Amino acid sequence: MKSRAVLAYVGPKSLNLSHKLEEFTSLAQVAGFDVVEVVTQFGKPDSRFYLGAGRAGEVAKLDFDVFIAYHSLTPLQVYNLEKLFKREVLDRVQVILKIFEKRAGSVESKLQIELARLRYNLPKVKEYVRRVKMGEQLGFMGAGEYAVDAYYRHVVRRISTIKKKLEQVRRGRAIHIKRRRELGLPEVVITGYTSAGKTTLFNRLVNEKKLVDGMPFATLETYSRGIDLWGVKAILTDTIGFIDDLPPVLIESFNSTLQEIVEADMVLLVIDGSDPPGEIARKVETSVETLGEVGIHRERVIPVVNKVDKMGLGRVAAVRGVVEKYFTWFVPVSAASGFGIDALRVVLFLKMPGYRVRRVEDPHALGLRIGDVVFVAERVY
Ligand SMILES: Nc1nc2c(ncn2[C@@H]2O[C@H](COP(=O)(O)OP(=O)(O)OP(=O)(O)O)[C@@H](O)[C@H]2O)c(=O)[nH]1
Ligand SMILES: [Mg+2]
Repeated sequence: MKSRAVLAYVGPKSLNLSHKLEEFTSLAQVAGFDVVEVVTQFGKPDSRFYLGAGRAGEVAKLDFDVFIAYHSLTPLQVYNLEKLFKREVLDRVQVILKIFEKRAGSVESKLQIELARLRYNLPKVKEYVRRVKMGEQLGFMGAGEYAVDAYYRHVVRRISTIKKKLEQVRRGRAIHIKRRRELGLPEVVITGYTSAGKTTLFNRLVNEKKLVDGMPFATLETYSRGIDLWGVKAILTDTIGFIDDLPPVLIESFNSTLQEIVEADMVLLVIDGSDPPGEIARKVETSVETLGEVGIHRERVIPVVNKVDKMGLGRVAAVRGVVEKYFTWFVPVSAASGFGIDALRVVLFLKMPGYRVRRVEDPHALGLRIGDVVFVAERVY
Protein backbone atom coordinates (compact mmCIF):
# COMPACT_ATOMS: atom_id res chain seq x y z
CA MET A 1 0.00 0.00 0.00
CA LYS A 2 1.17 3.53 -0.74
CA SER A 3 2.25 5.80 2.10
CA ARG A 4 -0.26 8.56 2.71
CA ALA A 5 1.38 11.95 2.78
CA VAL A 6 0.44 15.34 4.15
CA LEU A 7 2.25 18.11 2.26
CA ALA A 8 2.93 21.46 3.89
CA TYR A 9 3.97 24.86 2.58
CA VAL A 10 4.83 27.73 4.92
CA GLY A 11 5.87 30.96 3.24
CA PRO A 12 4.68 34.00 1.34
CA LYS A 13 1.45 33.89 -0.62
CA SER A 14 3.05 34.28 -4.02
CA LEU A 15 1.36 34.62 -7.37
CA ASN A 16 2.55 31.25 -8.57
CA LEU A 17 1.77 29.41 -5.39
CA SER A 18 -1.00 27.20 -6.77
CA HIS A 19 1.35 25.98 -9.53
CA LYS A 20 4.20 25.45 -7.12
CA LEU A 21 1.88 23.34 -4.98
CA GLU A 22 0.65 21.42 -8.00
CA GLU A 23 4.25 20.69 -8.95
CA PHE A 24 4.99 19.69 -5.32
CA THR A 25 1.97 17.33 -5.33
CA SER A 26 2.99 15.75 -8.61
CA LEU A 27 6.56 15.26 -7.36
CA ALA A 28 5.19 13.48 -4.26
CA GLN A 29 2.98 11.30 -6.45
CA VAL A 30 5.80 10.39 -8.81
CA ALA A 31 7.88 9.46 -5.76
CA GLY A 32 5.11 7.01 -4.85
CA PHE A 33 3.08 8.83 -2.19
CA ASP A 34 -0.66 9.16 -1.93
CA VAL A 35 -1.26 12.85 -1.17
CA VAL A 36 -4.11 13.14 1.36
CA GLU A 37 -3.86 16.83 2.17
CA VAL A 38 -1.89 19.96 1.31
CA VAL A 39 -1.58 22.30 4.28
CA THR A 40 -0.60 25.94 3.69
CA GLN A 41 0.32 28.65 6.13
CA PHE A 42 1.30 32.17 5.08
CA GLY A 43 4.12 33.92 6.84
CA LYS A 44 7.54 32.95 8.09
CA PRO A 45 8.24 29.33 8.96
CA ASP A 46 8.37 28.58 12.66
CA SER A 47 11.92 27.81 13.76
CA ARG A 48 10.77 24.86 15.88
CA PHE A 49 7.95 23.21 13.91
CA TYR A 50 8.09 24.78 10.42
CA LEU A 51 4.31 25.19 10.79
CA GLY A 52 3.13 27.29 13.71
CA ALA A 53 2.98 25.19 16.90
CA GLY A 54 -0.85 25.29 16.97
CA ARG A 55 -1.14 24.28 13.33
CA ALA A 56 1.41 21.49 13.79
CA GLY A 57 -0.72 20.17 16.66
CA GLU A 58 -3.77 20.09 14.36
CA VAL A 59 -1.82 18.26 11.65
CA ALA A 60 -0.72 15.67 14.22
CA LYS A 61 -4.38 14.62 14.53
CA LEU A 62 -4.77 13.92 10.80
CA ASP A 63 -4.64 10.42 9.37
CA PHE A 64 -1.36 10.05 7.45
CA ASP A 65 1.98 8.19 7.35
CA VAL A 66 4.47 10.81 6.17
CA PHE A 67 4.74 14.58 6.55
CA ILE A 68 6.50 16.40 3.69
CA ALA A 69 7.55 20.05 3.91
CA TYR A 70 8.01 22.22 0.83
CA HIS A 71 11.18 23.84 2.16
CA SER A 72 14.31 22.18 3.48
CA LEU A 73 13.82 21.60 7.17
CA THR A 74 16.44 22.30 9.79
CA PRO A 75 17.59 19.36 11.91
CA LEU A 76 15.74 20.90 14.86
CA GLN A 77 12.47 21.11 12.92
CA VAL A 78 12.78 17.48 11.79
CA TYR A 79 13.53 16.42 15.34
CA ASN A 80 10.57 18.32 16.82
CA LEU A 81 8.10 17.29 14.13
CA GLU A 82 9.05 13.62 14.36
CA LYS A 83 8.61 13.76 18.10
CA LEU A 84 5.23 15.44 17.75
CA PHE A 85 3.85 13.36 14.87
CA LYS A 86 5.56 10.06 15.71
CA ARG A 87 5.69 9.63 11.95
CA GLU A 88 8.27 10.07 9.23
CA VAL A 89 9.12 13.67 8.34
CA LEU A 90 10.59 14.52 4.95
CA ASP A 91 11.04 17.55 2.76
CA ARG A 92 10.69 18.25 -0.94
CA VAL A 93 14.38 17.72 -1.68
CA GLN A 94 14.20 14.22 -0.22
CA VAL A 95 11.17 13.55 -2.40
CA ILE A 96 13.13 14.64 -5.47
CA LEU A 97 15.95 12.34 -4.35
CA LYS A 98 13.49 9.46 -4.11
CA ILE A 99 12.41 10.08 -7.69
CA PHE A 100 16.01 10.22 -8.82
CA GLU A 101 16.69 6.98 -7.00
CA LYS A 102 13.78 5.22 -8.67
CA ARG A 103 14.87 6.38 -12.09
CA ALA A 104 18.65 6.33 -11.99
CA GLY A 105 20.18 3.93 -14.48
CA SER A 106 23.92 4.44 -14.69
CA VAL A 107 26.55 3.83 -12.02
CA GLU A 108 27.37 7.54 -12.12
CA SER A 109 23.86 8.79 -11.49
CA LYS A 110 23.40 6.22 -8.70
CA LEU A 111 26.58 7.49 -7.04
CA GLN A 112 25.53 11.11 -7.52
CA ILE A 113 22.21 10.46 -5.85
CA GLU A 114 23.73 8.59 -2.94
CA LEU A 115 26.20 11.42 -2.44
CA ALA A 116 23.46 14.05 -2.57
CA ARG A 117 21.37 12.12 -0.06
CA LEU A 118 24.25 11.57 2.38
CA ARG A 119 25.37 15.18 2.21
CA TYR A 120 21.84 16.41 2.60
CA ASN A 121 21.22 14.21 5.64
CA LEU A 122 24.55 14.77 7.34
CA PRO A 123 23.49 17.86 9.36
CA LYS A 124 20.47 15.90 10.60
CA VAL A 125 22.62 12.98 11.70
CA LYS A 126 24.88 15.50 13.46
CA GLU A 127 21.90 16.90 15.33
CA TYR A 128 20.94 13.39 16.52
CA VAL A 129 24.52 12.77 17.62
CA ARG A 130 24.49 16.02 19.56
CA ARG A 131 21.23 15.25 21.29
CA VAL A 132 22.17 11.70 22.18
CA LYS A 133 25.44 13.00 23.63
CA MET A 134 23.46 15.53 25.66
CA GLY A 135 21.79 12.56 27.27
CA GLU A 136 18.50 12.50 25.41
CA GLN A 137 17.95 8.77 25.24
CA LEU A 138 16.38 8.53 21.83
CA GLY A 139 19.22 7.68 19.55
CA PHE A 140 19.08 7.63 15.79
CA MET A 141 16.18 5.44 14.72
CA GLY A 142 16.03 4.10 18.27
CA ALA A 143 19.74 3.25 18.48
CA GLY A 144 22.06 4.12 21.36
CA GLU A 145 25.03 6.46 21.52
CA TYR A 146 27.59 4.00 20.20
CA ALA A 147 25.45 3.10 17.18
CA VAL A 148 24.76 6.76 16.37
CA ASP A 149 28.45 7.58 16.46
CA ALA A 150 29.29 4.59 14.33
CA TYR A 151 26.62 5.56 11.82
CA TYR A 152 27.94 9.11 11.64
CA ARG A 153 31.46 7.88 10.98
CA HIS A 154 30.13 5.47 8.37
CA VAL A 155 28.37 8.32 6.56
CA VAL A 156 31.49 10.50 6.54
CA ARG A 157 33.60 7.61 5.20
CA ARG A 158 31.04 6.69 2.59
CA ILE A 159 30.89 10.30 1.35
CA SER A 160 34.63 10.31 0.85
CA THR A 161 34.57 6.94 -0.98
CA ILE A 162 31.80 8.08 -3.33
CA LYS A 163 33.60 11.33 -4.04
CA LYS A 164 36.69 9.39 -5.08
CA LYS A 165 34.67 7.07 -7.32
CA LEU A 166 32.86 10.00 -8.90
CA GLU A 167 36.14 11.78 -9.43
CA GLN A 168 37.27 8.76 -11.48
CA VAL A 169 34.07 8.76 -13.52
CA ARG A 170 34.44 12.49 -14.07
CA ARG A 171 38.02 12.19 -15.21
CA GLY A 172 36.78 9.62 -17.70
CA ARG A 173 34.07 12.01 -18.81
CA ALA A 174 36.51 14.90 -19.09
CA ILE A 175 38.74 12.75 -21.34
CA HIS A 176 35.68 11.80 -23.37
CA ILE A 177 34.66 15.47 -23.77
CA LYS A 178 38.25 16.35 -24.67
CA ARG A 179 38.30 13.65 -27.37
CA ARG A 180 35.04 14.98 -28.74
CA ARG A 181 36.60 18.45 -28.68
CA GLU A 182 39.60 17.17 -30.61
CA LEU A 183 37.21 16.07 -33.33
CA GLY A 184 36.60 19.78 -33.51
CA LEU A 185 32.83 19.49 -33.40
CA PRO A 186 30.77 22.16 -31.66
CA GLU A 187 28.62 21.03 -28.75
CA VAL A 188 24.95 21.90 -28.58
CA VAL A 189 23.23 21.14 -25.28
CA ILE A 190 19.47 20.95 -24.78
CA THR A 191 18.43 22.35 -21.40
CA GLY A 192 15.26 23.59 -19.74
CA TYR A 193 12.82 23.04 -16.94
CA THR A 194 11.76 19.45 -16.28
CA SER A 195 9.01 18.22 -18.66
CA ALA A 196 9.55 21.10 -21.10
CA GLY A 197 10.01 18.57 -23.90
CA LYS A 198 13.82 18.40 -24.13
CA THR A 199 13.97 14.69 -24.88
CA THR A 200 11.11 14.87 -27.38
CA LEU A 201 13.05 17.61 -29.19
CA PHE A 202 16.30 15.62 -28.97
CA ASN A 203 14.56 12.51 -30.37
CA ARG A 204 13.10 14.60 -33.17
CA LEU A 205 16.41 16.24 -34.12
CA VAL A 206 18.56 13.10 -34.14
CA ASN A 207 15.98 10.41 -34.77
CA GLU A 208 16.26 8.71 -31.39
CA LYS A 209 13.80 6.98 -29.09
CA LYS A 210 14.88 8.09 -25.62
CA LEU A 211 12.34 7.81 -22.80
CA VAL A 212 9.57 10.44 -22.66
CA ASP A 213 6.79 9.84 -20.14
CA GLY A 214 5.38 13.18 -19.04
CA MET A 215 6.52 12.75 -15.41
CA PRO A 216 9.14 15.07 -13.92
CA PHE A 217 12.74 13.85 -14.34
CA ALA A 218 12.24 11.24 -17.05
CA THR A 219 15.84 12.01 -18.06
CA LEU A 220 18.53 11.60 -15.42
CA GLU A 221 21.58 11.13 -17.57
CA THR A 222 23.09 13.22 -20.27
CA TYR A 223 23.08 11.55 -23.67
CA SER A 224 24.87 12.70 -26.83
CA ARG A 225 24.47 12.08 -30.53
CA GLY A 226 26.01 13.50 -33.67
CA ILE A 227 23.88 15.81 -35.79
CA ASP A 228 24.48 16.89 -39.39
CA LEU A 229 22.72 19.96 -40.79
CA TRP A 230 23.53 20.52 -44.45
CA GLY A 231 27.20 19.99 -43.73
CA VAL A 232 27.28 21.58 -40.30
CA LYS A 233 28.30 18.78 -37.96
CA ALA A 234 27.83 19.05 -34.20
CA ILE A 235 27.24 17.00 -31.06
CA LEU A 236 23.76 17.30 -29.57
CA THR A 237 23.29 16.46 -25.88
CA ASP A 238 20.08 15.90 -23.91
CA THR A 239 20.27 16.72 -20.19
CA ILE A 240 18.42 16.47 -16.88
CA GLY A 241 15.80 19.17 -16.28
CA PHE A 242 15.98 22.17 -13.98
CA ILE A 243 13.56 22.66 -11.09
CA ASP A 244 12.80 25.50 -8.68
CA ASP A 245 14.25 25.74 -5.19
CA LEU A 246 16.89 23.06 -5.45
CA PRO A 247 19.65 23.42 -2.85
CA PRO A 248 23.22 23.80 -4.10
CA VAL A 249 24.24 20.46 -2.52
CA LEU A 250 21.96 18.70 -4.95
CA ILE A 251 23.00 20.77 -7.92
CA GLU A 252 26.66 20.10 -7.16
CA SER A 253 26.00 16.38 -7.01
CA PHE A 254 24.68 16.58 -10.54
CA ASN A 255 27.88 18.19 -11.62
CA SER A 256 28.23 16.00 -14.70
CA THR A 257 25.20 17.54 -16.36
CA LEU A 258 26.52 20.98 -15.54
CA GLN A 259 29.91 19.95 -16.87
CA GLU A 260 28.28 19.23 -20.24
CA ILE A 261 26.46 22.58 -20.17
CA VAL A 262 29.57 24.54 -19.25
CA GLU A 263 31.41 23.00 -22.19
CA ALA A 264 28.60 23.83 -24.61
CA ASP A 265 29.18 26.10 -27.58
CA MET A 266 25.48 26.62 -27.83
CA VAL A 267 22.58 26.00 -25.48
CA LEU A 268 19.01 25.34 -26.55
CA LEU A 269 16.72 26.48 -23.75
CA VAL A 270 13.43 24.64 -24.14
CA ILE A 271 10.40 26.46 -22.73
CA ASP A 272 6.97 24.87 -22.35
CA GLY A 273 4.76 27.38 -24.16
CA SER A 274 1.56 25.62 -23.08
CA ASP A 275 2.08 26.65 -19.44
CA PRO A 276 0.20 29.70 -18.12
CA PRO A 277 2.32 32.88 -18.58
CA GLY A 278 3.08 33.13 -14.84
CA GLU A 279 4.46 29.61 -14.90
CA ILE A 280 6.51 30.30 -18.01
CA ALA A 281 8.02 33.32 -16.25
CA ARG A 282 8.87 31.26 -13.14
CA LYS A 283 10.45 28.41 -15.12
CA VAL A 284 12.36 30.67 -17.52
CA GLU A 285 13.70 32.59 -14.55
CA THR A 286 14.88 29.39 -12.84
CA SER A 287 16.48 28.17 -16.06
CA VAL A 288 18.20 31.47 -16.86
CA GLU A 289 19.49 31.69 -13.29
CA THR A 290 20.85 28.15 -13.37
CA LEU A 291 22.57 28.79 -16.70
CA GLY A 292 23.98 32.05 -15.35
CA GLU A 293 25.34 30.23 -12.28
CA VAL A 294 27.43 27.97 -14.49
CA GLY A 295 28.65 30.91 -16.53
CA ILE A 296 26.62 30.56 -19.71
CA HIS A 297 26.28 33.91 -21.39
CA ARG A 298 22.88 34.61 -22.91
CA GLU A 299 24.43 35.07 -26.33
CA ARG A 300 25.12 31.35 -26.40
CA VAL A 301 21.48 30.53 -25.63
CA ILE A 302 18.78 29.87 -28.22
CA PRO A 303 15.34 30.01 -26.61
CA VAL A 304 12.96 27.43 -28.07
CA VAL A 305 9.27 27.73 -27.17
CA ASN A 306 7.87 24.21 -27.42
CA LYS A 307 4.36 22.69 -27.46
CA VAL A 308 2.94 25.40 -29.70
CA ASP A 309 0.42 22.79 -30.86
CA LYS A 310 -1.25 23.27 -27.47
CA MET A 311 -1.25 27.07 -27.67
CA GLY A 312 -4.01 29.26 -29.08
CA LEU A 313 -2.97 32.14 -31.33
CA GLY A 314 -3.57 34.76 -28.63
CA ARG A 315 -1.20 32.86 -26.37
CA VAL A 316 1.80 33.38 -28.62
CA ALA A 317 1.71 37.13 -27.97
CA ALA A 318 1.48 36.55 -24.19
CA VAL A 319 4.41 34.14 -24.30
CA ARG A 320 6.45 36.60 -26.33
CA GLY A 321 5.87 39.22 -23.62
CA VAL A 322 7.28 36.84 -20.99
CA VAL A 323 10.22 35.43 -22.94
CA GLU A 324 11.28 38.83 -24.24
CA LYS A 325 12.13 39.88 -20.72
CA TYR A 326 15.20 37.69 -21.14
CA PHE A 327 15.69 37.22 -24.86
CA THR A 328 15.06 39.30 -27.94
CA TRP A 329 13.80 36.38 -29.98
CA PHE A 330 12.82 32.70 -29.83
CA VAL A 331 12.05 29.77 -32.11
CA PRO A 332 8.50 28.41 -31.78
CA VAL A 333 8.27 24.63 -32.28
CA SER A 334 6.20 21.58 -31.52
CA ALA A 335 8.65 18.79 -30.86
CA ALA A 336 5.71 16.37 -30.77
CA SER A 337 4.19 17.26 -34.16
CA GLY A 338 7.37 18.43 -35.89
CA PHE A 339 6.12 21.97 -36.48
CA GLY A 340 8.97 24.51 -36.58
CA ILE A 341 11.68 21.85 -36.44
CA ASP A 342 13.01 22.72 -39.89
CA ALA A 343 13.16 26.39 -38.90
CA LEU A 344 15.13 25.38 -35.80
CA ARG A 345 17.50 23.33 -37.95
CA VAL A 346 18.08 26.38 -40.15
CA VAL A 347 18.76 28.53 -37.08
CA LEU A 348 21.30 25.97 -35.85
CA PHE A 349 22.87 25.85 -39.32
CA LEU A 350 23.23 29.63 -39.49
CA LYS A 351 24.33 30.25 -35.93
CA MET A 352 26.60 27.30 -35.19
CA PRO A 353 29.85 28.54 -33.67
CA GLY A 354 32.94 27.43 -35.58
CA TYR A 355 31.26 27.65 -38.97
CA ARG A 356 30.92 30.40 -41.52
CA VAL A 357 27.98 30.28 -43.90
CA ARG A 358 28.53 31.47 -47.43
CA ARG A 359 26.14 31.91 -50.30
CA VAL A 360 27.33 30.18 -53.46
CA GLU A 361 26.16 30.42 -57.03
CA ASP A 362 26.98 26.80 -57.88
CA PRO A 363 23.57 25.07 -58.03
CA HIS A 364 25.21 21.66 -57.44
CA ALA A 365 26.97 22.68 -54.23
CA LEU A 366 26.08 20.68 -51.10
CA GLY A 367 24.38 22.84 -48.54
CA LEU A 368 21.10 24.42 -47.58
CA ARG A 369 19.13 25.15 -50.71
CA ILE A 370 16.53 27.89 -50.70
CA GLY A 371 15.06 28.28 -54.16
CA ASP A 372 18.03 28.67 -56.52
CA VAL A 373 20.39 29.84 -53.82
CA VAL A 374 22.67 27.47 -51.91
CA PHE A 375 24.22 28.26 -48.55
CA VAL A 376 27.36 26.36 -47.73
CA ALA A 377 28.94 26.10 -44.29
CA GLU A 378 32.71 26.07 -43.85
CA ARG A 379 34.68 25.30 -40.73
CA VAL A 380 36.64 28.25 -39.37
CA TYR A 381 39.67 27.40 -37.25
N1 LIG B 1 1.52 18.78 -26.81
C1 LIG B 1 2.85 18.60 -26.81
N2 LIG B 1 3.41 17.82 -25.86
C2 LIG B 1 4.75 17.67 -25.88
C3 LIG B 1 5.57 18.31 -26.85
N3 LIG B 1 6.85 17.99 -26.58
C4 LIG B 1 6.84 17.18 -25.50
N4 LIG B 1 5.58 16.98 -25.07
C5 LIG B 1 5.15 16.18 -23.91
O1 LIG B 1 5.69 16.75 -22.74
C6 LIG B 1 6.03 15.73 -21.80
C7 LIG B 1 7.50 15.87 -21.40
O2 LIG B 1 8.31 15.58 -22.53
P1 LIG B 1 9.85 15.18 -22.41
O3 LIG B 1 10.42 15.23 -23.79
O4 LIG B 1 10.04 13.94 -21.62
O5 LIG B 1 10.36 16.43 -21.57
P2 LIG B 1 11.79 16.60 -20.86
O6 LIG B 1 12.02 18.07 -20.85
O7 LIG B 1 12.80 15.74 -21.52
O8 LIG B 1 11.44 16.09 -19.39
P3 LIG B 1 12.45 15.53 -18.24
O9 LIG B 1 13.48 14.67 -18.88
O10 LIG B 1 11.52 14.77 -17.35
O11 LIG B 1 13.02 16.75 -17.59
C8 LIG B 1 5.70 14.41 -22.47
O12 LIG B 1 4.42 14.01 -22.05
C9 LIG B 1 5.70 14.76 -23.95
O13 LIG B 1 4.89 13.91 -24.71
C10 LIG B 1 4.92 19.11 -27.84
O14 LIG B 1 5.52 19.71 -28.72
N5 LIG B 1 3.57 19.24 -27.75
MG1 LIG C 1 14.03 14.34 -20.76
